[in-house]
Amino acid sequence: PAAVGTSLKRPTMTQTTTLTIAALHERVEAIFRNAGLNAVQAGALGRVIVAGERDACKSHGIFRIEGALRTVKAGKVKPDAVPELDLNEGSAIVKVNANGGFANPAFELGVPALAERARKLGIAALVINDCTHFSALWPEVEAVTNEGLAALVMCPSYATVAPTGGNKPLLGTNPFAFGWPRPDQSPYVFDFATSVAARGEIELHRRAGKQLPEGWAIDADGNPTTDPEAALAGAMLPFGGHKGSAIGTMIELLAGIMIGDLTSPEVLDYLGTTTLAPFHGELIIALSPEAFAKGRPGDPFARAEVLFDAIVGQGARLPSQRRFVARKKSETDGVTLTAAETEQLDRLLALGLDAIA
Ligand code: NDP
Ligand code: PYC
Repeated sequence: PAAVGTSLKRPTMTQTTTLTIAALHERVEAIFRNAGLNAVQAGALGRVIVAGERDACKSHGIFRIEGALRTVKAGKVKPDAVPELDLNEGSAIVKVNANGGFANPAFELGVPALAERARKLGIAALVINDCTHFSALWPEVEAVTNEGLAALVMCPSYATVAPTGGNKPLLGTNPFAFGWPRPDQSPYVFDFATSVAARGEIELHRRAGKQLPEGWAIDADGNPTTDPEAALAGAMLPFGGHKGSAIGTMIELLAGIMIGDLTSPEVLDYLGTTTLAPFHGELIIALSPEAFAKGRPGDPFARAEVLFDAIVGQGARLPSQRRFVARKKSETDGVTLTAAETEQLDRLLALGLDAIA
């Protein structure tokens, strides 16, 4: 690999390039700025995309830049949007209107008020409306656990998943994430699509010419398929059968209908395609373990550690441990990109929205 740093030598097809996290962020942010995004949008998108790459979450790393730019070019997200905070004084519900921009800057704007409200009331929610959302949820969960609070985060997507017993896309891949703060170490965090896999994974299989594992998808006629093209044209399946189907439905209710925003079928109607990033809302709930445990025996954080130790003691791993290991490595060694990835970043930087077909 090339040396860690900010300067890039053009790699040959087999070479890789290694960048510091800061250098990669600078590059991704510059791509968005050149494509016409304002500083608040470009900065937040850079942070979440680089976090994905840093933590070896390829399905929500630099691969997502093109989709975000395609959505800008299609006029379905406002590159100059400035999110607005509604403090809703006295209420447990803080709201941010993304004003047609991406969800990430709206989240960054709302999280200090969310944390303050949850510490005061024991529980609080941040509702984000009118946002385009394409990212993983764990960066948001971690922003809340960094405040010493537990977090639940969810949002719809667009109709790509058939409910169990059905055969047509209806629910979204609806991600669901949870975090628990741990003193002096990385939080307990899980974050997953409520479909068997994220749609990004299917797209990555298609691009790599790889078949899907069995049980991920059905084709347009409702038959099981391992062909990514047929899966993209058909429907994905919920994880855990009827259980994932019900959790996906709950997310449509809480993070779509309850917050007065679009459900996954409505998002697909609005966009008319799954090639653009979806436009909907998001729900973030912050909980204070101390407030809930008050007056009951035991310290909730110490008791949680006993549970985590017992899990790990059986040889199981905690969710996110793979990510935290990858993060540590990226922090010391930098982030390594393939030649194709570097060329794609160069192209997007040079051409801006003209790079998007
Ligand atoms: P994965 O199945 O890759 O991972 C799900 C979670 O399970 C992760 O927290 C992972 O931790 C953990 N995990 C995996 N294997 C194990 C194991 N053996 N033991 C313990 N924990 C384990 O996630 P998905 O493919 O379902 O989703 C990927 C991402 O896609 C998510 O970040 C999600 O937010 C995002 N997404 C976003 C959507 C959107 O609309 N914005 C829609 C759908 C998905 P680890 O990472 O450490 O492996
Ligand atoms: O990977 O399923 C997915 C996804 C949909 C929207 C953003 N990510």
